[in-house]
Amino acid sequence: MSLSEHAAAATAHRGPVTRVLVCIPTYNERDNLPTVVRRVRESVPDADVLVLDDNSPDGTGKVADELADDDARVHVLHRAGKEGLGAAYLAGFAWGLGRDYDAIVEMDADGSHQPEQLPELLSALGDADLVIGSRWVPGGSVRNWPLHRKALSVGGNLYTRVLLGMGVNDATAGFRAYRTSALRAIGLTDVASQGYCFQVDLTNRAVRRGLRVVEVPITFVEREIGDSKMSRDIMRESLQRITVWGLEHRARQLRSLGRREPKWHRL
Ligand SMILES: Nc1nc2c(ncn2[C@@H]2O[C@H](COP(=O)(O)OP(=O)(O)O)[C@@H](O)[C@H]2O)c(=O)[nH]1
Ligand SMILES: [Mg+2]
Repeated sequence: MSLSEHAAAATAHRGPVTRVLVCIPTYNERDNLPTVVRRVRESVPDADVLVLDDNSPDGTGKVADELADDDARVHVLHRAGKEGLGAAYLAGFAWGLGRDYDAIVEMDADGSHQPEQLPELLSALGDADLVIGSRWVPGGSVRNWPLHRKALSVGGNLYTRVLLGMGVNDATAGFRAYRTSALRAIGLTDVASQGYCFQVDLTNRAVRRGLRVVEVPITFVEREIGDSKMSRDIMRESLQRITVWGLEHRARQLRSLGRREPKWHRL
């Protein structure tokens, strides 16, 4: 099937999702992982969990194995080394797409994304292809962020929205649920972006394919344990790629305007 056929099939067959896989990427989250997995299991007891660990030096992979040993719904994908969030998610999506799930969730391991809000995201997915847990819609918020971090996220999202012409308020958000049909329609083989850019890339692809993207307000809580892996490189990558996609998008718009027959020809 082509991507547009997948998109047509995706939008034609929405409905409640029952088989759900929650993907949790980890890099040095030894002290956070058990709590977050417990909270996921309590909040959505029928969902499976897949930990995507990039061979964390702090032994997170071993902690994940112990959790999986104790609970048949918890799985672990061990990856050879740190390759970034995007690559880890792509591996998780491939694992899930091979296994008959209706929906795949992205969620951080550090407690920023509250598992208790998962039922709300999944219920919204009944009538959407992608549900984004959004900080920047009415009712959404961020706890414990300094002003500069808020400004960066709001500014980055504004830049993205204006350049890419998408009606999405929090395209960089990493707490989201995809119908598996939507992931098939989006086409993942040529996704190379990482970090925040990965989230923007997939949102943009979903919008361009005509998929239904819905934002549900969430409360994002900054981590208390461990360190953020956000780096200048990740920010630079986002800025560069989003600018290039934005310029390409605007160039396409100009070309299609130019192709339109001028009105006076029809007089
Ligand atoms: N597997 C994997 N997980 C990562 C990598 N980078 C970050 N993560 C995880 O992605 C999630 C979000 O990262 P975090 O550092 O909290 O980013 P922030 O919330 O933007 O500051 C956490 O669960 C991290 O452990 C990576 O290279 N590989
Ligand atoms: Mg974090």
